[in-house]
Amino acid sequence: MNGKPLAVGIDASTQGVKALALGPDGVEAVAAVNFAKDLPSFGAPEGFAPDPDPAVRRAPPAMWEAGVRLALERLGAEVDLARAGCVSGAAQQHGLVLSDAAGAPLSALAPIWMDRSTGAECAALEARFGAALRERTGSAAAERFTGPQARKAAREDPAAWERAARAHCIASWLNSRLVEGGDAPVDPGSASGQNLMDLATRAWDADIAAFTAPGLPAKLPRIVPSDAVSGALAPAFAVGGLRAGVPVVVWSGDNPDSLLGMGCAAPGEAVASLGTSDTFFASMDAPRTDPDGFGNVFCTSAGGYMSLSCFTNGALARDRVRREEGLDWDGFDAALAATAPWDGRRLMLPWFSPESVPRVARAGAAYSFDPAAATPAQRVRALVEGQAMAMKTHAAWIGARFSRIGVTGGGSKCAGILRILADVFQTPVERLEGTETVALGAAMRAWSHLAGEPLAALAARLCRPALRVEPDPAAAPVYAEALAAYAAFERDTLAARG
Ligand code: XUL
Repeated sequence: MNGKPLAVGIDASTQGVKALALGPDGVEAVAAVNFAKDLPSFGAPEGFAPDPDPAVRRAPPAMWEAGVRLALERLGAEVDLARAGCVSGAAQQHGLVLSDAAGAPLSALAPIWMDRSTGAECAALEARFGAALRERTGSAAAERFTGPQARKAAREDPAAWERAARAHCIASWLNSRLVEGGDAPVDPGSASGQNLMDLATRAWDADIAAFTAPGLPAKLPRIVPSDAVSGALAPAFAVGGLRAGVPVVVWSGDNPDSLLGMGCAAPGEAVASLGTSDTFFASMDAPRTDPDGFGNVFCTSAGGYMSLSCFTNGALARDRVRREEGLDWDGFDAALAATAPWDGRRLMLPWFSPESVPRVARAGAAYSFDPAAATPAQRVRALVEGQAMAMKTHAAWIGARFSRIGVTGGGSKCAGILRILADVFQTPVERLEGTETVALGAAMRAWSHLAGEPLAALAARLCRPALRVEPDPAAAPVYAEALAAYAAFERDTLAARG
């Protein structure tokens, strides 16, 4: 038997769960569970239960728990989990799970980050605190955040609210299930996604919490640093060979742990995650906040701060333009290769559906040219450049000259997208070897606790780029002019939409 120690990292995401085993020589095994395929009986194949109200997105907490257990069982079939000396995890951020003092959930469904049903609560928080909410907690009132969700829960069912001993985000709830006693703390990475924590002090903001919902301050879990032990593994999770009692390092959020698992947690490093939506997140040395209120600021799980901006139209827009132009993905990439930087000085705002950054309620793509008269290649380039320029424009408040950008998600497979990002940002862009960056980030924190290896040293040896694209200096003046034109076009279009 291989007697080398192992650390286990869990990624409890929207559509499934991954578990990863990290040994002294690197990643030894990864196991995955998909809710649609593996746990259909919960009736939430896409990660949320059907609801007549499209703004409501709720999922069964029992499904997340079953997913974690099954992922650990599957991991145990790949590797001897009796070797594991520490466990940690990351969950989809935000949401709200009300539980009793031992962590048992009080209802069968809990709102997740996709929920958009707390507009009235957000308006009340903004009316009461104004810009101070953003300046203190890092984010303007956000519908998916735990605070507004708690305010809604207290209003809709005051008796159930009264009964709740804990108001958890999803990470601290799952963490609670995993440990003996069922009452885990929360890390600053997760606590900063709630509109409730003071970023500067990393403590709950008593004023904001008290206004948000009656009795909320007493229902919030304790905040501990992201390297703290949250408890001992409960016997119910001693599955797949894992030993009950091993330390569980506090859970964090998927985005903070992804920054870690991408090896981009040092200030000046950024990640562009080109998934369904595109997210751009960057490590920061101090808690600056977005004066426009579009971006969020979270604590990282490595002890620093990070920005996060979500571009809702990301892959949806790329897929739509690709289909409309009759291209496959190779054709999409070839279109970018066949055209030059800011070819024809075309600008496009791909707001096919409502956008978060910048905030656009009235959807509709905008063009500085006639799209019907443009070639497929010209339209594809205008789209990808528009997306890259939106990222750069709305990253200005972060105040850093980026040293490198790690790129992940489906879009990172497209060489032309990487080239445009490198040239627009004038920053080297790297695609990583591994894909399970969230589970890896959680496993890195567990390993660091187990073996005492600092996170930065771990990142240097584990997070190697598979591809690096250097910026072309010849493109710098072209994109400097394009960015100025983009900013004016975006401003004028927003003003015209009112
Ligand atoms: C970030 C956000 C999502 C979730 C789900 O603010 O809402 O990225 O963390 O992954």
